[in-house]
Amino acid sequence: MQKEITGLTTVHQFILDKQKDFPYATGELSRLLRDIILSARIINREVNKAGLVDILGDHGSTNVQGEEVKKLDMRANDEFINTLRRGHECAAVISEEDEDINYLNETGHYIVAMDPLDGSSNIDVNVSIGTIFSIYRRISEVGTPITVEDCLQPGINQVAAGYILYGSSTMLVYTTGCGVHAFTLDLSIGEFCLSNQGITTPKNGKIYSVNEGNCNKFPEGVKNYIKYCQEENKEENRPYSSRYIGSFVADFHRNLMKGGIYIYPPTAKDLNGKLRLIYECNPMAFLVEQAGGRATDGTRRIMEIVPTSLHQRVPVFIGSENMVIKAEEFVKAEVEA
Ligand code: P6P
Repeated sequence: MQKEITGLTTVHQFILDKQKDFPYATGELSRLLRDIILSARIINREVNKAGLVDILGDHGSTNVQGEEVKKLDMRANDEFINTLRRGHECAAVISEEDEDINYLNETGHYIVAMDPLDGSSNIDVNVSIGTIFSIYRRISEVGTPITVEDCLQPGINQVAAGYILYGSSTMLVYTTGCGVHAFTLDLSIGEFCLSNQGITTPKNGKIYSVNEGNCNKFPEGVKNYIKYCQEENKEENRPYSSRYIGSFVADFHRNLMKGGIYIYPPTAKDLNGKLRLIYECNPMAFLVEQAGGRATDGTRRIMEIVPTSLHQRVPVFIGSENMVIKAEEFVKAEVEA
């Protein structure tokens, strides 16, 4: 149950208070979160002035996904990696913007996987965008070289995950496995301040988020679920509303707070959908499960999928538990047909 907030609590005060709950915590994770939050504040400043100082428009290069890279994407990527390198807590960074692992500090205890600026196609038109991050403890011994096994861990091994939403306000939402908490950036003091403690997502919702322009390429089960969402059924609050921003962080956050389902299904063109397992689906799956929601690829729990490559794509059905279960029933019916 969401707790009432009295008085101003900064994210740093909150993290230190929560650290007391972990008797063996030595502060490393708190310092790692501090580094991510510092970068987010810097990126927020860049995002907010993007239209003013010629950092809009294509960077001219393309990332490993073959997508045009916007200048802000690269700046965000560099900002996070440089700050994490200086912070010494992070051993390596997996980023959407880099094909290979960024090796930082062999003495670091943690691996960070991130999409530095998700939804980049929205940057130039002032639509909300976001940073997604996921944190693992390394498996290999501290002080030794980072291994690929350190970087290909299943989502159930995450020790923390979160996102920063650069929207009408800038919000940090994160979990360390003890609930989901949200902080709003108060520019007058330059601090992220606690705005929602112990977020729970509704078991049912009235919003479905999917790019219906691709509908003809969807599997039959997904097409049938979309038709189900559009049918008239007053007892079940249908038809649902279709809301799709084209920015995963923004669509996810709205559904987390109001209830809803986001789907990026397999298509004829992309059999594994579009979103990346390690730095998009796993962190959001950790968050949604901590808030009482559900995240699968239509059949398997997202966080139990063992990655086979850094930029692996998976189909994703994520959000209100009962909505995801219903969508899975349609997917299953097609398989059994
Ligand atoms: P499409 C942005 O590029 C992104 O990774 C997500 O943020 C967003 O939900 C999705 O892709 C949009 O993809 O194919 O619907 O434009």
